Amino acid sequence: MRGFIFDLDGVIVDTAKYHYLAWKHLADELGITFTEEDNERFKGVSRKRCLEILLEMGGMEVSGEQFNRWLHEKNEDYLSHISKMDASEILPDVPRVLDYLRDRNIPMALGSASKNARPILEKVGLLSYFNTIVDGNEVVKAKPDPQVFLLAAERLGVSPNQCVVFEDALAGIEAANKAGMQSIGIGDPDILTEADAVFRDFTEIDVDYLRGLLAG
Ligand code: B16
Ligand code: MG
Repeated sequence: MRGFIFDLDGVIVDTAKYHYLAWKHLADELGITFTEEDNERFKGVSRKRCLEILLEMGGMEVSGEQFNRWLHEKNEDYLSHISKMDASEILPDVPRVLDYLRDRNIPMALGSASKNARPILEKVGLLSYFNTIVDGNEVVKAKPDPQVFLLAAERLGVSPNQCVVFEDALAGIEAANKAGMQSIGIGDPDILTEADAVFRDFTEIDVDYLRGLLAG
């Protein structure tokens, strides 16, 4: 494997908790019940699609203008949470794995649905690890469409079948598989059933495993 692609939320940092707070705030304002369980359905899903789902949950239909106002409001709220982020929010052992790959000059990309990926990486001090950032600002077709990962591979100059993707969402695993890449799930093996391999988190990924990936 020659190229490594990382999802952001749920793989590098746990921003899902901040997305939850911001969606919950808006849902409360709209009188829609929204729980942490509901938030699970929003993981890896674009901001626009999340709001569509929220409004479907509340049985609401709104004009495009109002829709965009709420999207903006949710994002402003989310930004107020992520503005306080720092390196302490990087998920366990992520820096160890990134350092291992960087020391070997392995091209690395970020492949995320978020339009806020770049400022988040900057806040936690990981931006410089990535040769390219492909995020929700550039991708038209959301995961499970493979567009985000295919563009990342193209920018890395590595063919898709020589890329590994780390993902926490089922839609992301499907996208990696469709791209013809090796998919590694980070999370629950009972949920990420279509991944080529699943680890609870990066603490379970040891040097032997990384060596094997690079040799494969
Ligand atoms: P934003 P990922 C995704 O990030 C989140 O999992 C998802 O909950 C969120 O709605 C999406 O980013 C868009 O985020 O509102 O910041 O553009 O997992 O693809 O890194
Ligand atoms: Mg994710």
